[in-house]
Formats: sequence, C-alpha cells, structure tokens
Amino acid sequence: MSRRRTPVWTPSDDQMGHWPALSGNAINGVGEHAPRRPSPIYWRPPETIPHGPLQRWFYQRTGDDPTLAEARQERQRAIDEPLIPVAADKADMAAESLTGAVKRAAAECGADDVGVTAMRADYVFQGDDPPNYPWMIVIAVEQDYEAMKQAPSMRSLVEITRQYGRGIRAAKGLANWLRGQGYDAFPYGGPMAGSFVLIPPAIEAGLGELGKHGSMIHRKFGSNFRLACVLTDAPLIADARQTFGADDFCLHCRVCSDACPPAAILPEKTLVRGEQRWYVDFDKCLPYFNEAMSCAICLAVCPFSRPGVGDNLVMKLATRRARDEG
Ligand code: B12
Ligand code: SF4
Ligand code: SF4
Repeated sequence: MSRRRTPVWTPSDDQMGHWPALSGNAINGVGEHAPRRPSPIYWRPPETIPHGPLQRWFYQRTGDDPTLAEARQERQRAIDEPLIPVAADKADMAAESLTGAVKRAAAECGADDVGVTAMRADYVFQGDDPPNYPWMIVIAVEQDYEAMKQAPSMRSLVEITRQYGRGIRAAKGLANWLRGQGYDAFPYGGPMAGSFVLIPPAIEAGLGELGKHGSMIHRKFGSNFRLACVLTDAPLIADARQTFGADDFCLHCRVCSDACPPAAILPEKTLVRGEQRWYVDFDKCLPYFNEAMSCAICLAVCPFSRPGVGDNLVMKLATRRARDEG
C-alpha cells in the first residue's frame, strides 16, 4: 500500500511531443529472461538513440543559468585536459604494493573512495567494442548533502555538475599517475555514458550495494555520490564485494519510492536482462528528470545519505545481522 500524499506528477505536452514510439523499459530489457549486455539509452550522441531529442530538450531548458554554465565549462576543461604519454619504463612493483600505491594516488587525486575490479565484456553497451584493459579502478566522489537536500533545484544541478568535474579530475589524475609508472591507463567520468555501465563494476569493486532507487548505496556516503573510473593494464588485485544490509533494508523501506514525483521506483525487484533486481521505470523517471533539473530526489531522501544517520544505520544492521547469525 502506498503512503503517497501527493498525486502522481504528469509531464508537459511540450516534452512528450519529443517522446519516441519506443519504451525505454523495452530498450533496458525489462521482462527479458536471457542475460545480455545493456543497450545504449541516454547520454549518448543524440542522433544515435531513440530518446536523443529529449536529451537536446533537457540541455535547452537548463542552458542559461550563469553558475551552471560555469560549472559545465569547468567540467569540460577537465574532460579536455590531455593525458601524459606512458613512460617507457615500468615501475618495478608487485601487484599488492602497486594496488596500495594506486589507492593512495587516487585519494591524492581527489577520490573519496576507490575499489578495483576486473573489466568484463558484459559491462559494455551493445554495439561498442569492449575496451582492451583487464582492470577497472572505480572512484566514488561524495556530493554536498546541503546542496543535494534542495533537489530538484538549480543548486543541486550545479552540485551534480561540479562533482562530475571532480570525478573526471580524480580519474584523469590517477590515469596520469599510472602512465607515469609505465602503465597504460584510460580515465572515464560522466556525464556522457561512455561505452560501459559503472554501477555493476562499482558493486564488484566493493563500493556498495544497489538500492531500490536504482542507484548505489555506499556504507559512508549513502546514495549521495557519483562514480568515475580508470581502465588500466597495470597488474592489480581485485577488491571483494561488500554487503552491509542495504539490500535487505530496501525491502522494508519506501522513502524513495514515496518521494519520487512520477512514482517511477518499482516497489518489487524486477526481471531485467536475466537478473531479478531493483529497477526504475525509465518512461516515468526520464520526463521528470528532464523537467526538474535532473531531479536526484531519490538520492537526497534515502536515509543512508543523511550524514550521521547512514553510519548509525550501517552499525545497527551489522549488530542485527550478528545477532541473527549467532
Ligand atoms: C543513462 C543514465 C541515466 C538515465 C537512464 C537510467 C536507466 N536506468 O535507464 C537517466 C537520465 C534517467 C538517469 C537518471 C539518474 N541517474 Co543516471 N546514469 C546513466 C548512465 C550515464 C548510463 C546508465 C545506463 O545506460 N543505464 C541503462 C540500463 C543499463 O539501466 P538498467 O538496466 O536499469 O541498470 C541500471 C542499474 O540497475 C545498474 N545495473 C545495470 N546492470 C546491472 C546488473 C546488476 C547485476 C546490478 C546489481 C545492477 C545493474 O546500472 C544501471 C544504472 O542506470 C550512468 C553512468 C554509467 N556509464 O553507467 C549514470 C548513473 C547510473 N546515474 C546516476 C545517478 C545518480 C542518476 C540520478 C539519481 C540522477 C542524478 N541527477 O543524479 C537518476 C536516478 C534514476 C534512475 N533511473 O536510476 C549515477 C549513479 C551513482 C550512484 N550513487 O549509484 C551514475 C553512475 C552516474 C555517475 N557517473 O555517477 N541516469
Ligand atoms: S531521479 Fe527523480 S524521477 Fe527519477 S527515480 Fe529518482 S526521484 Fe524518481
Ligand atoms: S530510500 Fe529506502 S528503499 Fe530507497 S534506496 Fe534508500 S534505503 Fe532503499
């Protein structure tokens, strides 16, 4: 039973005039039993995707705020900064010490958390070539909670844009550090989707769990963070997945689904490309996202995101689990 007090939001005719004849949930493979690679759906060159006209519509609506324009320019400067060449001699370090050194370098470059995982072809969008690197170093950057509490607003959109820039700078700094050690390294941060999804490798790299709102929950930052990464051929050691009870907590919590204006967050796990997991209805989320400054209400209201509360929740869940197991 829903606790919603407000009626479900409906999109403008202006936006829906650009909507394609195809459901985004079909593109994402909802109801499909066989596993397959994800299909490109958004934040891709607009002429290559059915929802491309909506992507253009979003940029036209948000384009002329000066603070946002400045944040976008700074993000673009980070994207455009060239990489240094790969040094001719490789650093003589065993995988264990190199992995430790990579994590320290990532923190110095501005990453708030970092994890290592093997690159897998199933992260790569259909139609894109799997990048030729064995390892992915996944970076998390925390967003300012006070700014995000005001989502959806120009302030939260500016904060999101700034954190994209910070993620790209951290990834680029780390890629350059690796290149200086003689290893090939390629950085990726948003906002464009690139050629692979970030959440599945970030989960494998131990950065957190998938929440009901379709984003990840980190044990310290809650849902309030962005992801970036570096692909590399440096020999590294993978981190293990980490679970701290977020998935179980989501089973009995409805804070994000009740707060989502278009009611896009599905209350039950759903079959998507062969996996039963949390899923957000694309056809409901995207119109609100486009009209409301890229939304992010679901990140802001998640109890794990509230500073101080998230840590306590994680501790309580660990105590409960120890009691249940003992
Ligand atoms: C396209 C995109 C969108 C689209 C559509 C997303 C969709 N699910 O269809 C729109 C514009 C609607 C969107 C909205 C949001 N997004 Co978005 N989005 C992306 C982007 C660029 C590509 C993802 C994609 O193509 N998804 C389409 C298919 C693959 O979606 P899906 O099948 O539902 O799978 C999703 C998850 O379930 C998970 N996933 C995929 N396969 C598997 C397999 C398993 C086993 C599991 C457990 C999970 C999992 O990853 C997918 C993430 O969308 C990524 C960056 C990246 N390169 O990954 C950011 C990204 C996922 N978005 C992010 C965020 C935060 C948001 C918003 C909160 C908006 C905002 N302003 O912050 C909302 C949340 C609502 C939502 N729908 O999830 C963050 C998540 C960070 C976090 N804490 O987890 C990312 C990683 C961007 C970043 N660099 O930080 N997004
Ligand atoms: S981004 Fe907004 S519309 Fe989309 S799922 Fe989250 S709260 Fe709902
Ligand atoms: S608000 Fe509740 S249900 Fe939604 S992701 Fe956070 S913990 Fe899970």
